[in-house]
Amino acid sequence: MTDFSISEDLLQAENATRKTALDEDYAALARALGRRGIDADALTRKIMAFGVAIPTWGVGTGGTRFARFPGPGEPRHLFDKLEDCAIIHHLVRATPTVSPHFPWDATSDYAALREVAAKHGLAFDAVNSNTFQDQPNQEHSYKFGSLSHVEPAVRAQAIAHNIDCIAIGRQLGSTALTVWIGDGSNFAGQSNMTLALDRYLDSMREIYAALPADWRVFLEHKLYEPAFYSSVISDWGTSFAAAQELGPKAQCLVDLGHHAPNVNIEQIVARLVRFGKLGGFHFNDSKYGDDDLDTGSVEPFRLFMVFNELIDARMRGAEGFAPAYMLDQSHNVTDPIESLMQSAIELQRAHAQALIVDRSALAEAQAANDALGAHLELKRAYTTDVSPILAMARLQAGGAIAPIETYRASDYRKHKAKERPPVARTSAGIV
Ligand SMILES: [Mn+2]
Repeated sequence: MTDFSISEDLLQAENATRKTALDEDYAALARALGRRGIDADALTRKIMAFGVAIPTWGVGTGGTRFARFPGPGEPRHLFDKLEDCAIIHHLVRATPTVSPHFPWDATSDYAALREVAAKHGLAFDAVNSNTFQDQPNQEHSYKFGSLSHVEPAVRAQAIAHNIDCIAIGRQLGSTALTVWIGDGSNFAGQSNMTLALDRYLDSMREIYAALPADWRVFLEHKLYEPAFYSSVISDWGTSFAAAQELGPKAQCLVDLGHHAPNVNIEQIVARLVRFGKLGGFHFNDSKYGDDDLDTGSVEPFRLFMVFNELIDARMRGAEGFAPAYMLDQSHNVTDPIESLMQSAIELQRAHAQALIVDRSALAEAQAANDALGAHLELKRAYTTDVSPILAMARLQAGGAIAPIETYRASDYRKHKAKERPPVARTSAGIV
């Protein structure tokens, strides 16, 4: 049986029903932007060049500590996951890379895996290690930590796993390793917070030494969970200081859900840019904590403000500025493919809105202490509906004008439900 895929005929037919309306909307927007001195076609080309990585675990249904409710036709293994990632990229044309996680994505032949991905038009982005849960047949447990564990043997095992991840990543064509640890403490006094960080740094130095010349390592901080009293890498300040001690290949990764409520994340981004330490992002959204909700679904203005800093940095030519973009969400009540498509679109939207900020008018208002005037420059960009630009970018890149509608019309999930009988458990995580 040949695996079902969304045909070019269906894509063309779906696009044909929407092309006239898109042309009209695009022309109207292009005229409006033109009056502001913005070239819509140039903006469309910039959006076409934007890409965000999909985490392999994102195409499976996530879950909470209480339960997981699997959906039909879930990917059973890495090859199914790649198939789903390919569908997302096929329709949205903004997700050309996949970020794998080990050992969840372990396989015996990584060269073959890379070839399969390439056949789907996909490449591999940053490799994610996992020392926050125990694996079958693992010698030492991570119950009380990994890279910062009090026992040298546990640390050695965690270091070796990260070095293994680098070796796998090299075979896959990756050039970055993302390290997030669950290390910390649940009780006051349980851990010496200074020595725990020292042990982490010693371990990271060994991992750092194993990085190939063209690789980077991203340190992902997180305020709390699974440790609820203290986390070893709890915030951007600790992450920055650690990255600084490790060296130029070490940078900080900002997961939007890994901060205290109401923290000014765009300012954190600005600070990391300033010090050449912004490695990348895990995009998601949240209402309360590390909710891992869909990007742009709760606070789209904050997402826009993050991109406002990124565009500002790029236009200034900030030194060492080359962030890696990745989605990191848990899809509990939606079809993960639809959520990931919509999230990629929301990133493009924030990107486009940040690109149309009149930066010289903004700078003038700031220099004149015109607080409201400066704010209105941002609001003018943020309230512009750039949807026709995003749709045109997808169309010109060979994708769908309306990705989710096209996906639904294809009955992809129904076909996969037949091809992929339910299994006991597929890996999905909330990191
Ligand atoms: Mn993350």
